[in-house]
Amino acid sequence: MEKRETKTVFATICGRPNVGKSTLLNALLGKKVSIVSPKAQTTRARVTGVLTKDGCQYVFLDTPGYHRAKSGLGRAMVQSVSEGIENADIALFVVEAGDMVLQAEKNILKMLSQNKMRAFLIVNKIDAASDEQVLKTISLFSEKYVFEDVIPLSARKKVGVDILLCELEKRAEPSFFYYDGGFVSDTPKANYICEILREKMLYNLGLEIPHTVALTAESFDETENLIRAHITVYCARDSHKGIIIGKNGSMLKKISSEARRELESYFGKKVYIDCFVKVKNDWQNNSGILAQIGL
Ligand SMILES: Nc1nc2c(ncn2[C@@H]2O[C@H](COP(=O)(O)OP(=O)(O)OP(=O)(O)O)[C@@H](O)[C@H]2O)c(=O)[nH]1
Ligand SMILES: [Mg+2]
Repeated sequence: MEKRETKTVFATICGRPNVGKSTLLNALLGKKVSIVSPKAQTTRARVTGVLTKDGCQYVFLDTPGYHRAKSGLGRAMVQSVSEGIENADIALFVVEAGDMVLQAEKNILKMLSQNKMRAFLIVNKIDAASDEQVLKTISLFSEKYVFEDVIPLSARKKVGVDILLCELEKRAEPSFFYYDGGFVSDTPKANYICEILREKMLYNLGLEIPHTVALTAESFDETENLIRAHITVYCARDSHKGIIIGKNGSMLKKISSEARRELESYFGKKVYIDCFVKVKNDWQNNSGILAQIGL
């Protein structure tokens, strides 16, 4: 049988916070590798997701939402956006239908033009917008950059996602595969557990607290039927610690059991999570903790 040539394309997903970058990555892969929430700055460190299909390997990089950085954490997040863009073949610049070109968008466009990046404009959330809004957004952004393609889609409803894959495949270059065929994400299992726990915190706790926590795995053991992880939750203040733990431990129990349910179905085995909450002032500027969370 004739051996078919393989090809690959590296695409970095970038945009302001909350436009649906991580939802798009998960939709492209058909698997949840990056956490999603209605709160801004959900993604903190880059997540690589790989899809291998019909002789083509797509390597996607989900990046944190571009924002004005105020701490070591924020600066590391923004830095990881620019590194992600520099290392890609194509940038997928995600905006929301109805968006205008504001400061965050201008800064990303600047990064694109500085690197002379080939880029697609992805107009997400078309399920929640009118055709006029979609067209207006396309026309506003198309004035600012020469995009190779413009793709309106709904990451949540998985509408238009296959068109994006098809357009990316056309840009893939002949190459060996960088990852094994079944490889989906480079996030270590222990970090994935921390991320799913953080996602449940984003849903269960108010606006401020989830942004001031960092989770690290102190231990991780896996057997054929069981995963056991010991997680430290760093938070900024004593008062936050009380809220995270909740009355008689009720909040931490709720967060852990929501995470456990999802993780058991993801890993296909029992998961035990042991969480310990610690106050650590100013962890956002602690390079050791930032390194542990992938920044
Ligand atoms: N209506 C609608 N909502 C969407 C769509 N895609 C994503 N969302 C929602 O938008 C919110 C943000 O989604 P995320 O994927 O976390 O956004 P993000 O761009 O990765 O955010 P950061 O990581 O904070 O930069 C979530 O509530 C998603 O469910 C879509 O196609 N339509
Ligand atoms: Mg995200």
